[in-house]
Amino acid sequence: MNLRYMLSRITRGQFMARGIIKLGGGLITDKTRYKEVFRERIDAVSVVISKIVDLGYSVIVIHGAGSFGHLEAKKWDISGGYNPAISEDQYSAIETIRTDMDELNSIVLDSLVRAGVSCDSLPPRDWVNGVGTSFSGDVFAFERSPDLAVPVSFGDVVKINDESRFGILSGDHLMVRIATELPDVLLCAFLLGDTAGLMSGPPGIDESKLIEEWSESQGFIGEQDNRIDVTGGIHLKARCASLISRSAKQVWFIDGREPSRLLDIISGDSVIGTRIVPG
Ligand code: IP8
Repeated sequence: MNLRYMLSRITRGQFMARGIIKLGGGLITDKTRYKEVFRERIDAVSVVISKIVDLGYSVIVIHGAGSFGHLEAKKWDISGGYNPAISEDQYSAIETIRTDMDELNSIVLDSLVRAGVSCDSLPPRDWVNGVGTSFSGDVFAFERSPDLAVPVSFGDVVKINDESRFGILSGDHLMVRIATELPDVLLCAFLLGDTAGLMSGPPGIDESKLIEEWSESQGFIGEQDNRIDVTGGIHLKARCASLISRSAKQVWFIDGREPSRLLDIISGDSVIGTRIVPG
């Protein structure tokens, strides 16, 4: 079935298609400045999400933490788990991170609602235990028909039932579980904040070229900036997208500052971005 034919069947309600969209933390916030949010970028993505909902897709939205989560998490090594030497500071940092993530989540929800998308929030701290792709938690709460509210979730501090007591669940790991366990996932897109997709070298350098199609077997050359990101940055995303590409047809990294590229994917037009394929 080609994409245009599929789209006509989705629009007529004859074919179920799920789309999972991750708004990267680097797209929606300035990762270097505590709680600096890019509202106009979020609003532009929300308008496109509303169009995708109107096309008949069942949409799920996940967002990253950016400077609402990573800075404080890094300072108190929250991803390293419970440390008796600094536990008081860690617990107070967890409170702060969760409050800050709620604030970021409300900004995303408000923006979606203003664009006409009814949505509801499923914060991982309420239903997840553990981190990585093997966390326990019922991802089927995200399985909704297209006429129901769009579920929204995000990277968060979650409980862990062992001596580490708590840890950071990345939105990218949420994406893997949801995209590989729910049926009918056609589109899975990671919206980046500073590049057109996966690049052959560091973003912003002339020699860095867009990789149009990527599979894990090609290896990874891009640089990783671990100064800010506690979960794993672009390497983690690429690995997660590769796992998802085994079950979903359209897995993409695109520039979230140009969200209409999501519609290019859906309509089968040529897309500026990186398509992730299995291998
Ligand atoms: O930005 C990280 O989620 P991510 C969550 O999706 C926190 O990796 C709280 C740092």
